[in-house]
Amino acid sequence: MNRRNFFAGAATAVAATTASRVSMAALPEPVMQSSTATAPPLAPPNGRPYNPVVTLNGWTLPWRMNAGVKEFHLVAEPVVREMAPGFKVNMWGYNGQSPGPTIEVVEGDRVRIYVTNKLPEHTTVHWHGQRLPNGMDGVGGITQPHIPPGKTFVYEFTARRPGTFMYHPHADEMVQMAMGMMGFWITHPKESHPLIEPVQRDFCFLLGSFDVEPGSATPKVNTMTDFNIWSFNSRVFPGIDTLNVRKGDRVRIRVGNLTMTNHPIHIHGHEFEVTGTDGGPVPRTARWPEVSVDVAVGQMRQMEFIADEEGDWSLHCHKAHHTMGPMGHEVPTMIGVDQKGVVDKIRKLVPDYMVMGDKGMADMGEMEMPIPDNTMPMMTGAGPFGSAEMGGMFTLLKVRRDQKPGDYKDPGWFKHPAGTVAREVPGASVPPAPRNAPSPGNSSNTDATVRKPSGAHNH
Ligand SMILES: [Cu+2]
Repeated sequence: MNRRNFFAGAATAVAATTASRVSMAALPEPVMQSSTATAPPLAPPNGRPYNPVVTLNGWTLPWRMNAGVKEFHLVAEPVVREMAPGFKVNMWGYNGQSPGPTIEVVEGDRVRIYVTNKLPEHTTVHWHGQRLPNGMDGVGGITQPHIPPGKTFVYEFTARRPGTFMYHPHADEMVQMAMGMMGFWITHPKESHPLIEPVQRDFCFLLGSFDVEPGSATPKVNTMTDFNIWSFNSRVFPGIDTLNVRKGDRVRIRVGNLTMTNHPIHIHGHEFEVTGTDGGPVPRTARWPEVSVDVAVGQMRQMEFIADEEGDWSLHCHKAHHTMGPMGHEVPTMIGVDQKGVVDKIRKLVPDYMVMGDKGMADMGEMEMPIPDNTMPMMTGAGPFGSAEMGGMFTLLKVRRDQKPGDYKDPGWFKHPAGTVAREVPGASVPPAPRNAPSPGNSSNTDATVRKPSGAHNH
């Protein structure tokens, strides 16, 4: 602690003790979350009724009703988020987790949100997409003073527009979002709405990106584009819960993107329509069938479909490197390269050197490679037929005939009806392609091309 921080801390402590008796008593007790499991939908205990959402590996923030106003208490603070079993990352978040809890209200609700800053630097909260008084927009320096460490600010406005929104800091934004500060906000319609269908399952999650060096636990906050961890709600496959639905359910999936790149979100086995954006419900004449939708930076897309095909259907970002864990980007492509001759020479320099990638990278999913402590495996997650060779932004939509209404429990692996699984054709073996494919049109005496390890490059 340097001198400046010490005095700032001392001043905060004094302010907190003098203010506590008057104002802290008036604040709703902040509700904290220690679990990374998907919390059951929070049925509204008061106020107008609505059909609550399910936040993937997340939760909804309870509120206090005070003279007709819904009062929430967000605490911005350092948290440790387990991104996958055994892989913990030091993040910044809200109320014990990253992302922060989902806030659910009803169109027309008067909402008051207390924000306590327990971070070591100032912050604000911007309510992305909302109609509100300009001074409640949460842009530090522009619409309000920043919230200093140790202080509590209050935001208050009426949730005017039904829809799906996000919240995030508008203060030291690149650092605070790279550390995981973000959350969802759902404003449910107050009555039946011509463009908002009732659904049986309503899921939401935020796309995230982090740059955590293998073996370390704190994201590098100055990374602009070259992130190495891609997450749904700050979890990575196989640590992401599955979306479990009953056959015939109308399903809504709300996906928000506060990363620094776009993510084409793809669902197998079904076509969906985009029924809403953070701008509101999409007119019916502007909906069309899709199996992937690009969710650009700072966007939310709401996908809807009838889950009428039983099975375990993949749901993932279609950028293939976003469904992998951290890997060295400078690894040269080795497909077709016979490394046998050089391995002994390399092992004199690097005793643990392994030949990999000469037949593709699928080996990576099968082998349990030694990795540094607290490092996410690169491609992992076993299925009933072997390794899924996936990581990052990947999960499953599990559609079951016998899933009970309202039951979000994982039903286990799909039991495929006899004769419906791709299978080997007996007696049709062919030899695999040689490692060194002959180059067409050249003499057999081709010079070897030497690929030198490249330096860091940007994406
Ligand atoms: Cu992606």
